[in-house]
Amino acid sequence: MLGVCQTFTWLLYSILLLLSSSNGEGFVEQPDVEHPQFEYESVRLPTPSRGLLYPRESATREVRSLNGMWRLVRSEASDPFQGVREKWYANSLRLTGRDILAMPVPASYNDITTDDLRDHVGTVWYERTFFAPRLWEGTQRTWLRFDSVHYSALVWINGRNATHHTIGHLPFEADISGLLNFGGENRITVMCDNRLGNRTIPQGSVYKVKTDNGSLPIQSYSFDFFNYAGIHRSVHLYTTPLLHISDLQVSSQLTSEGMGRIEYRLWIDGSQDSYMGIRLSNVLVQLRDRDGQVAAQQINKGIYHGTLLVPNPHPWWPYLMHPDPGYLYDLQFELFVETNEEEAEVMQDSYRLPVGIRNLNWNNESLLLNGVPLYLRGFGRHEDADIRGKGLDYALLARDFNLIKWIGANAYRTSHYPYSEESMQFADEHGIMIIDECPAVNIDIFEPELLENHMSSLEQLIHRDRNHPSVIAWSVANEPRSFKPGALKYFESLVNYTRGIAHGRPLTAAINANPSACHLAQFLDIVGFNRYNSWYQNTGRTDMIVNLLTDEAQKWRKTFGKPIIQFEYGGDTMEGMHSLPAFVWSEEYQVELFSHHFIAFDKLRTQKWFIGEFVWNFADFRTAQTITRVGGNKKGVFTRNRQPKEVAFILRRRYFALAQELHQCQLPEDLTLYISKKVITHQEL
Ligand code: BDP
Repeated sequence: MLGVCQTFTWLLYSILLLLSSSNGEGFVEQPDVEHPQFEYESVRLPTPSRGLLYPRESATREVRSLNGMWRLVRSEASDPFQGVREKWYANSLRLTGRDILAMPVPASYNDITTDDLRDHVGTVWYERTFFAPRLWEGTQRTWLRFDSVHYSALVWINGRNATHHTIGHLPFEADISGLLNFGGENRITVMCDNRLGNRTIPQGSVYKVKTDNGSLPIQSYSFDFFNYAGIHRSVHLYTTPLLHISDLQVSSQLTSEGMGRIEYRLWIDGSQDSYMGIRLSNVLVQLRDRDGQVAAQQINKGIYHGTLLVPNPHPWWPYLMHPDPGYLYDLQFELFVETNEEEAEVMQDSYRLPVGIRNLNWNNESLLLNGVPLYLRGFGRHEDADIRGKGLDYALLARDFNLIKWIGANAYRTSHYPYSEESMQFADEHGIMIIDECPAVNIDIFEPELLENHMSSLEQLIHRDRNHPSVIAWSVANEPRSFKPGALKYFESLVNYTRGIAHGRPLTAAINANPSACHLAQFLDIVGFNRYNSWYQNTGRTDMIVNLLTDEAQKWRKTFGKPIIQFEYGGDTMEGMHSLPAFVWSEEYQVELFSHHFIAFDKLRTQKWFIGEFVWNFADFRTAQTITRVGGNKKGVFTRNRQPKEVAFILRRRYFALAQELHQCQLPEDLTLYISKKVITHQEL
């Protein structure tokens, strides 16, 4: 009997393991070998993700938050699947007899407790209960949506398998109508695994060390930020009618006749049953301006796609490029059906999407928005904060955007993974341009399963963010080991695939290889490079920036003939550490290092193909424990709690000066303080 039980448990375990690693990566350690010979033709393309519209209330939809305090139980690091074998999902986690922790959602779990949960490797289990109203039964479909769980998740509702997902920072959802107890209490259980292997995006490796308390798994990774884990973003329940709009895709254009043009596609989801006695009649598409006035509309019998023409459109403009940046319209879709009984039309579903109208084009020299060449001034950033780790925090989000606007930046890169959907909406509204990066940071061992997962991360990212006017490029990787021979075929395949789904955006990457050795740049539309002049090389020598940097940018240009951006430069700076003359790690050194970069950027700007400068980093952030990081990476212009270092004031003057020179923006009154009647300029020194 025991034998049968064991076989059954292991069967279940294997199925879950298989399910949980459906994208190829998973919980098992992978051997550290490269497969240079693999057949790219045989690489499986990812199954396109479906649905995932951001949950919004409407006349036909309800949204309920499952954020709040959940319960958390941790598995032994040495036995991550104990919970699956013992079916912890079948009952309340209280019955496991293990310690139960109160765990906020959304948040990383790492910095919440006072013990070693911070460095836990393996699985943790989350649980909470909720009510499902009786009214939803049979008349609605109930969806469960996670905006991000890092790194992989298995989800049960009332002890039954609901869904699973791998790759952090990306949403996933499931129709859970069939699993719910309507009119009563329901239990949701999530197993979250934070382990990274050679085939996960990003890569890492788990190995065992002998400690004073026995052998333990350790997670190592080469990327330079803490591998925070947990339910990082919101969890929602939302309802849709049985037959409903499941997905939308829009693209916009300003025509040469001065009209706005919006093309849309619509997907409708419904089971056989939900079509019973119902025929789709038409879709009413209405575009409303900021004042709620209808700017264009259409009753579309074709339903699945259409075009709206908008007279006298308000284009979407970036911050400081126009007095009214971030203009968004409200695009409303109402799906009408005919019922046999009444022969009358009934509104079946309605969904609203904020949209911007703008043109995005590029060529071998420039990236143009609404016909104007862009010069991007901004940051690489992180989603990172004290205590919450990578957990979504509205206060932090609002503060960050206030700082971005205060400093006069117009863009940032979502280094090194997709940021929250709420931040993308904020960027749309404030006119901040986004280089949208997938989670492939520092990838190294190039092989087929990694490529499949990499493609999938881009597919999921593009699917999620394609309707945001703020997104001006997709970044396919940060600092991959693109000088390795295996990188050539790998990136050719990756970029070919991504180009097919890029939805009107150019492709870029942040590269740290040398131009002569890089196998990736040739496939991109915009070449971005990261270089730490006077920091990792020629430390202390701020007199060795201008020539090296201008030479390198020119080399990238000469080799690939594409627009060039510097995506990262900077130096670690301890807030409050001062030194005259400047010394590494002091605030003075950061100011001096930036100023020398500005000289190089201004030389390069005279050549049209140099299109952007991005500081590393917006704010200080937490990293793994290493001897080169004092409490984390300190290259922030702002501290981790979002206060300015000295360099912030200098950068602000530069960013506003650029905005005024290029787009005649108004300068803020407090940009400079009164010092004397005569202003001494750099040239006079
Ligand atoms: C770059 C990486 C970034 C690091 C930065 C640094 O892209 O993630 O944080 O270096 O060392 O190479 O500060």
